[in-house]
Amino acid sequence: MAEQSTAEQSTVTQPTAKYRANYRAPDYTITDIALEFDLHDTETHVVAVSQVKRLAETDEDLVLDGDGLNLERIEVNGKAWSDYDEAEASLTLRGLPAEFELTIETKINPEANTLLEGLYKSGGGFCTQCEAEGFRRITFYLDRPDVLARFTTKVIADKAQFPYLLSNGNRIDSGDLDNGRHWVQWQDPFPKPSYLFALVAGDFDVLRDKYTTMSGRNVELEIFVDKGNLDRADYAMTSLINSMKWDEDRFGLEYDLDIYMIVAVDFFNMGAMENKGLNVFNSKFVLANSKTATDTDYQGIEAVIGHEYFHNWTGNRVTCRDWFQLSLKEGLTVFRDQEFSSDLGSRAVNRINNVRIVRGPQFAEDRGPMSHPIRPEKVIEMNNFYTLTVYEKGSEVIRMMHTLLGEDKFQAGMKLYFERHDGTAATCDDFVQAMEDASGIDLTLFRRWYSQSGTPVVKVTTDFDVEQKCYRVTVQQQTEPTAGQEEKLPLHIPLDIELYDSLGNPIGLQCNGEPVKNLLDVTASEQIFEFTNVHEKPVISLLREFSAPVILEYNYSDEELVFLMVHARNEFARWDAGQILLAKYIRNNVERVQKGGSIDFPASVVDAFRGALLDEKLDPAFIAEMLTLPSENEIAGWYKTVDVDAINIVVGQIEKILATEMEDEFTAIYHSLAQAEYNTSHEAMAKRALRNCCLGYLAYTEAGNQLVTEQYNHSDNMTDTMAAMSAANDAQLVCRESQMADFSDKWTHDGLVMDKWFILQGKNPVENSLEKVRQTMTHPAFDLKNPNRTRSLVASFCANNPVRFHAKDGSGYQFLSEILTELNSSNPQVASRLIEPFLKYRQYDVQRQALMRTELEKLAKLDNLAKDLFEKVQKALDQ
Ligand code: B3K
Ligand code: ZN
Repeated sequence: MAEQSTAEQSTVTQPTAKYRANYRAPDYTITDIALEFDLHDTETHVVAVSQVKRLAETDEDLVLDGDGLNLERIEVNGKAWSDYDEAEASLTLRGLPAEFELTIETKINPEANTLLEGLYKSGGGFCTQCEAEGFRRITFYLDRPDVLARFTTKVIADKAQFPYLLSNGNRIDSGDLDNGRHWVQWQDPFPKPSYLFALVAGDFDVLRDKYTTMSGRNVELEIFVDKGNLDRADYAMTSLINSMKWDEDRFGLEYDLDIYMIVAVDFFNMGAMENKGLNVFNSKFVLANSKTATDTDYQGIEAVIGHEYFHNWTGNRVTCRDWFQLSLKEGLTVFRDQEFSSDLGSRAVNRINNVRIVRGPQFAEDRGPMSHPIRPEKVIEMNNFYTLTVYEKGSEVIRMMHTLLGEDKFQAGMKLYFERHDGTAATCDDFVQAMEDASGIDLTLFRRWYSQSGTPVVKVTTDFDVEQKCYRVTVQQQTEPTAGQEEKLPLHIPLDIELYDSLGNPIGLQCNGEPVKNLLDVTASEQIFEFTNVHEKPVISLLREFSAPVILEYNYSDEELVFLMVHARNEFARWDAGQILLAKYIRNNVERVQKGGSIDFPASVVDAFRGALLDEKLDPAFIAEMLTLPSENEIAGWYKTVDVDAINIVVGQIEKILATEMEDEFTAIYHSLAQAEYNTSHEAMAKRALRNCCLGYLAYTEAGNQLVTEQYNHSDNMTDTMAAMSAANDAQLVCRESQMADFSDKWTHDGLVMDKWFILQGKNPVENSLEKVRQTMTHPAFDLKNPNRTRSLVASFCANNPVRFHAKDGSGYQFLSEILTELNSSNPQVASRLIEPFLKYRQYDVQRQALMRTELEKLAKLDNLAKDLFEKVQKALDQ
């Protein structure tokens, strides 16, 4: 077994797991902490003066968390304290009074911190990342979210090098010192857990603005970017102001400090961090102008700026009691950012993109060895649980409550939640309780979504009784066992349906003559819903708006799907009908290809998509979604054993058929949607989305190379440039090489822009693409220490170039294993994201399984295997 072999090989102790069931309130709390940082690249001194209070009734020891710290001094009530023990990850103090002042001085080395957790150097500046458990890499502390303290922070550094010294809350004092150093003191009036602490020091350009809240509070808004990047911060500022206004309008929530700061940094493990009053952002989610960013980048900025801002209430004002409750803040905040983007832009397009993520990678997570409920039960490395399940499925669970309660009752629930829990650390149960109490709707069974992992399969059958005029809908639900959870119970599934008559008019639902809602409460393993007064056999639209995160099985005929693509009242349902139709033909053709047959894609199906393309009443961005095929990864998820090559052939062929059959329409629409000037209005973005979707298809026609070349040469914005390059890459056009060379010449100095180029290199379908990826790693803009660069090149190859990554000779697997071995030492959090493709090894043929397993076993034997990888490798091998 893997577990044994790791234990034999390794001299370090096996990481231990924590269980949700073992939660215990802390023995001590810290009410106030005054921090002083004397910043130096390799030797930073941190003095922490905490006011500590015993909560336990008995005289317990105080056990503080610490990681990689040099302890310099401990004092209790101003006197040196010697009654303590220092272990690898903790500091235990004994014989303490019930209430005291604790002074701890530690020394840390920010420059050597490649983990990008705790205090580290990014570019020329200092910054921090403390969630989930990074504060313990700064000082010994009760580093758990249910200890809430008021923070005061004094930052001292060289004035010329670090003119800006920032921390949470309001700036209360500052001064100059000898030797060219200066200091600034910050005070955050809101008690907070240590994971929300932040410090930044550096030299920046600052974009400033102001916002007056609904109650008249004036807030200074400041966005700090690297020098020279001021012309790329406007969209982030607009998004911030829009977020502040939206949270007031939709949720009645207002900002609570006098200043809101955002700092963009280049070295960052994830997207952004909601530290109180001082968000630290991956520069990818701040910096944008038309020359450097695509429309998708702009949309990402809006969503992430919103997300972090919304955390100020859902996460910061009410935080999590323990990390098992992470979805309390993340699921809810994702729901809020999705609603924000939907209210500001296209609701249908936003919903489609969110659903693609749930149905694709989230469902895949549910099936894999790391499968966990949105509220996990067992954790080895908390950073491994910032997952699609906790975030995206977590948001779907909130959305289901919103669907069940309706907007008004949901808002009443939010109000009650804040009344009860503002300023405290709460649980997921607290949230559901508030929703239940405020609405009077029974959520007893619904709570199971928090504890049960896996994706329910909902099978629907229907029959129509002409004589009785009765339409019967039988719904069965079943969830397959998942890793670590064999037993599955029925869930409360809100199933939104609609019936249409043959003219496409909706039929009002009735049961025994009484009108009933379109929302069916599915609560048992099998239920029958009868609708009366149905005069003709209807067409049913099921799971509208994806009203629950389930796999729907219903035997639709092609005719019904084409009917829904045209007649469904709801845009999402029209798109979904198109997807189901595509899925039918993709499945059939994968089978045909496997048997050596040819592709069958009838003209009637092409016509259905032609109809959507030519429908002038539809939003162009929505049409682009209608015409986008499911990704090869999403398709892979439909199979027990994945045939990457057959899937790739089928998707490629269907693309070519659509391109050839609809070439005239694509060409006409492509030309009609040209815009004289670039702007970032939703309307302009929508037109570009459809125009570039047309280009993507046209790339497969004879005119492709010329059209793509022209677009690349004449483009004045990154969206059109990238669309051209991406089309050239996918269709392997002649113009690809020269465009790639030209782009690299232009942008080598700018890592963020080069990421787009690295992504294309990673996804290059060419046969020797791995060799090319290896060459690309020597490009001057590439740096394995920078998470954005690594993800762009390595993750796009390993996760999004399935045919090349899964090369039969195992070369792709060896490559990933080499990278993981290196990152295991320098940045295990990034390694832990990159390992994902290996976790699915059971879904491939036996040869590929064996090859991937060999690499996993090699990793398991690494001497210094980090907790992050240990947890995943062990689960994958044990499954
Ligand atoms: N809360 C952070 C994520 C922290 C990840 C720690 N590994 C960003 C967010 O979800 O808003
Ligand atoms: Zn979040």
